[in-house]
Amino acid sequence: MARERTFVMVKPDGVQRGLIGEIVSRLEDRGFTMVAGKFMQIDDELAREHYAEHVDKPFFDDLTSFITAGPVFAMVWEGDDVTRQVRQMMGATDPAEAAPGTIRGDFAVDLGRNVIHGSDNEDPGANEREIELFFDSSELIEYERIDDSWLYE
Ligand code: DAT
Ligand code: MG
Repeated sequence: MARERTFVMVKPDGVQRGLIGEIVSRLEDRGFTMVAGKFMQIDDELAREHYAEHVDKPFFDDLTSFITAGPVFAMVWEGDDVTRQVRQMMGATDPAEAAPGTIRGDFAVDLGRNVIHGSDNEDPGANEREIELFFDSSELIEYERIDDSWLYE
């Protein structure tokens, strides 16, 4: 399994509902390494670029309004297979379909307020593209967790 990085973001609803700590905790507890984190306000231009794949969807304007409606907590997480495993921890896009135990299944009820974003593991290169969009390379910190040798065989 290859070491990789993925982009994760607590959306404005998650920030307002006090879920930053809970979400960071879950990823830390699993054993992943946070290599960047930034509390920030997304502007309209960044929102449109981040969600460019959805530009033709009927929900695009609602989506960009929502993601710019308040601050977000943007992060980069590292680990073996991290992109796919974070998607599993997030749960289905629609919280109504998300399994209990997942972040969306435990903390959200509505498709348009689903608390967390993670790079799409079905879309090759999405993780690198999103990391570059939100972070300067100097903001990514290279280090190892002290428990790495006990997390990986
Ligand atoms: P995900 O966030 O699980 O990667 P996505 O990339 O398909 O899902 O969509 C991005 C966001 O857009 C999603 O988190 C919530 C919103 N969204 C997706 N499908 C929608 C729909 N049919 N109606 C309203 N909002 C939708
Ligand atoms: Mg997506």
